[in-house]
Amino acid sequence: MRPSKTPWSLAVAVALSLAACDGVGNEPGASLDEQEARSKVRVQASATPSTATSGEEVLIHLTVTANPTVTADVTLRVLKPDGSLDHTASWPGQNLTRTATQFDETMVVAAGNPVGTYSVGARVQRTGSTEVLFDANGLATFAVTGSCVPACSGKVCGSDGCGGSCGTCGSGQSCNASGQCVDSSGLPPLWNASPPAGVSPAPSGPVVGRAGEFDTGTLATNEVWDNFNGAAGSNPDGRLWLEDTINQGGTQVYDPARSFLDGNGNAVLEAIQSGSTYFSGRFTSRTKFNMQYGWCAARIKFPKAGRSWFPAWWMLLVGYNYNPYGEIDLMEFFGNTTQYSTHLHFGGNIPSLESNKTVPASHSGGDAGDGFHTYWMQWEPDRIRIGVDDLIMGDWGPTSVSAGVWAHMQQPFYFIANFAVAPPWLPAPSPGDFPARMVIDWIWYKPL
Ligand SMILES: [Ca+2]
Repeated sequence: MRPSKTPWSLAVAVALSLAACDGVGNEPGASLDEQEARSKVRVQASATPSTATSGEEVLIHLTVTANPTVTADVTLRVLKPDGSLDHTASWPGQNLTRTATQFDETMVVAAGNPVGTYSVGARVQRTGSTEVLFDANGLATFAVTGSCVPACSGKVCGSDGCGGSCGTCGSGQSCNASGQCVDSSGLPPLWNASPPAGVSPAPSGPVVGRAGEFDTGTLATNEVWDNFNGAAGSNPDGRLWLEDTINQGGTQVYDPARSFLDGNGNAVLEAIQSGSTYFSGRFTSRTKFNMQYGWCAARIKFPKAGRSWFPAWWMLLVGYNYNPYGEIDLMEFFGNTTQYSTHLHFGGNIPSLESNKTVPASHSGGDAGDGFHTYWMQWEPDRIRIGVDDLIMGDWGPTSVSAGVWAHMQQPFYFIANFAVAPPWLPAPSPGDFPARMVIDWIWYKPL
């Protein structure tokens, strides 16, 4: 949660340029001044090509003018033939003038999308205000024709890109991100397992940490899990989880009301905006239970899109005020759920170990925000393997770092699940990005 560098340059397909003419068109019977007095903001759109099939790219182009000049958040939306939302993009805090400002967004028609006519809409809202200056659909259209063509060339297993499968693997094998069956021995034995059903026993074991320190608690020597099967609206099991409002990354305010069970077997961390304040949720096992070595896993659907989202599933050592610093980020997303990011931080000037990987197409179509995935760690005294489903993010040990440094990872740690919002190194969120949810199906710790 404290990346040593910005790991992801904003690879947003946005082109901002100034056109040579103002974009205000003529309306019969009305003077230019009258038109401008009526319509402070104008938006024109185009979609290229005019027809596409699934898997193809469509370039959406917006031209926005404003008179008088205004600072506004521009949001693009693409609607499916039935009117449901298919795609969005937003550009907050834009300085809009009579000179046309151009916005480009490239979208890929998803596999399985229905055929028919798609509509491009836009919304322009004064930044920091609820005043909507423009909001309309049908600014441009394009047609999706034909049905999805399964893509199994060179693959023997995994997704065909159209909701089907290219095949399944035999016993002892798993399907990798390239659609090949591989020996599962490189993966920990529990990588595709689920925790026990039913309610976990309370954590038991010795107390670790200095008496009176804020993170002193039980070192669980028993198996601990949570399927989050409680009543809707209640906080997660207080025997295991602390509604923790410490802010480590982001500019949100953590509120226990934004950390709750949905009644369908999930814990939800929800980000909302109220006035100029962002509220979100976070819970941890701090003071409830700590762990050292074993199987750690959580099945999570991270919040999609939102260029300002900084959600994470991670761990901190007990006693970081007085012990050598240790932090294990099983998974973090930096405003983009198409890239997995995993870190081990050792503190001070010690270089971190990190792994950044593009979310493979076999993982919910290449966007981790589109599905649940199991984020896991097999933690042994001299080896840490971290992965997502069948993808190994890192396999590290004492030789991965300078002599003596690995000891930072040989201490009791505790879990943190949080949905941080709007760190200063990411673009500010748009009001339309809220609410957004990080959804956790289960969390599981099984000691060695
Ligand atoms: Ca569950």
